[in-house]
Amino acid sequence: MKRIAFLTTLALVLVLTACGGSKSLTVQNVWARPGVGGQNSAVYFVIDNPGGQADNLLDASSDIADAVELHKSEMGDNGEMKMIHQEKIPVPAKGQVEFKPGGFHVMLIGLKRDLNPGDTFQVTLHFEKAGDITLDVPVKQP
Ligand SMILES: [Cu+2]
Repeated sequence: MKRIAFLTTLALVLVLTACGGSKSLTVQNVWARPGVGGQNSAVYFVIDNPGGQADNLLDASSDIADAVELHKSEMGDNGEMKMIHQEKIPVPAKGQVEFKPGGFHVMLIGLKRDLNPGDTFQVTLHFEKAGDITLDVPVKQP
């Protein structure tokens, strides 16, 4: 009898977890490059999507900079690095997307103040299905 009660509880937990769909995305390993007021910086992190539903990162916002854009760094034909504005960044079901130097990043254009190591500020990510996720971003040396 005890075993059946346990299985029932387990099934209930699984159902509750499955219903928490909008919170299934997590964002970890968040950090930003140091920067000087008026210049640019970038934010990096890892999006983890353990759920069965694919999502898209549509935009990001922050009051730390004049403009915030989703970018991808790519090697150009002549070996130079170039940054390409991304309309959206797919987050596959049961997958991860890594934002890192040389790849995807959230570009902060026109910093409103200096970003020194140890500072923190907030960035909000806007997902198509999961909605808004606000991050506390620590500034670190790469
Ligand atoms: Cu960029």
